[in-house]
Amino acid sequence: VLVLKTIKCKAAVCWKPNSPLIIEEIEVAPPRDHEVRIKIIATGICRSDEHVLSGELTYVKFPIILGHEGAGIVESVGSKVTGIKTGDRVIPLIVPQCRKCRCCLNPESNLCCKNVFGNCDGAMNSDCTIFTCRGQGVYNFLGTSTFSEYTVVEEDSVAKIDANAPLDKVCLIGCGFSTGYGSAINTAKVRPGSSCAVFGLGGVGLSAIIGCKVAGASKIIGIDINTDKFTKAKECGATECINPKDYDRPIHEVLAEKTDNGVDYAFEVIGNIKVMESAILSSHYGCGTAIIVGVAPSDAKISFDPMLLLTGRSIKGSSFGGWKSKDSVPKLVCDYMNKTFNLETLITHKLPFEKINEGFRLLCNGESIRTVLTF
Ligand code: CND
Ligand code: ZN
Ligand code: ZN
Repeated sequence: VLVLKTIKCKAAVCWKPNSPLIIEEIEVAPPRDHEVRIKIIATGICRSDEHVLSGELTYVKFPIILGHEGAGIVESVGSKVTGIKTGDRVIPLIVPQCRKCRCCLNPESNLCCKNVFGNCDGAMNSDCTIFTCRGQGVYNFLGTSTFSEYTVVEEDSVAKIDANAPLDKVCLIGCGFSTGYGSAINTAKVRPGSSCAVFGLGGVGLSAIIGCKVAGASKIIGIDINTDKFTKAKECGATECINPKDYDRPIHEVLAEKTDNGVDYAFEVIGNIKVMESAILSSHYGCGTAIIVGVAPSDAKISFDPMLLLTGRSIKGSSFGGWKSKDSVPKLVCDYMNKTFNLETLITHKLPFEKINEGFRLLCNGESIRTVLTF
């Protein structure tokens, strides 16, 4: 019997909110029966990591290793793992797919009852047995923790992908790209000829625009308070971009004028409850849908007139773009390899892993869309 050993490697440890990540030497436990240990090759930085850093998500425990948009190579597998072996190229999954639970068996759902995502009672990162730093257990994030040279994930939370896939690109399929693209394709099910508004033109919002375009929307309006984001948004398929700061009236009124009284689909891709309300108000009477993609702070509540629902508007939420993760991620990688969409547009910066704090700075000051860190 092969005995797997603990690995010592470097990771970016988040000891507490609102302080820089520290590159530390950590210990990574061997994979248990149904776990897989992965050497991470590349990882993107997503706004959800920053939401934790800024202390907005109060259910997250510290110290923690963040990162959830990675790709890597399997180093070793637990004794009961089937279908994944050492040397496989993989993407860790923020939404597991066990294929047995009530959600997995429901064709309309992409969540899994083994969820880590959105489980707000602490289970989101209840496991601090994988990583140890300075003699202390360090929590895992979204079951992935890709800001580490090595990480351990459940076999239900990892997808084997094409052996030729460039990991420093397809890492975006681990979160940002799939989340935005799928919110249009799967959650909204955008119809050809329809009108869309996308609030927030970061990596996830631009991916929603790509999805709207692929689905055949005829009008795609990008909305952001940072005008610098408009060029890329148009490259991705926005037919027009507007800045709410340029208007002295509510943005839903501006959109109503531009879209015959409201859009078919309004995506909130920021995590701001006021903008979520705007998205609902921007949806057309009788048929419009608001799709919530952004992650709001823990205690935030949205409020709106229920008459908006009564009069035929819908609100939907979208986690990981509605993709059944283990089934879909390998296909999304193939679609990328076959040039159905491009990920290069979204990658504005590449940095060595050690410069992770610089990557967060670029995200926070609005300079980057996606920074990809490589080890
Ligand atoms: P990023 O920060 O890159 O983009 C957000 C954009 O919104 C920026 O361009 C901002 O300028 C813009 N913005 C901020 N405030 C406003 C405002 N009031 N009005 C208009 N525009 C504004 O973030 P990202 O694209 O990486 O992520 C976007 C959200 O998606 C974020 O909340 C993240 O946590 C969430 C998310 C959700 C999921 C999921 O599965 N649902 C997965 N990953 C990330
Ligand atoms: Zn994310
Ligand atoms: Zn399941």
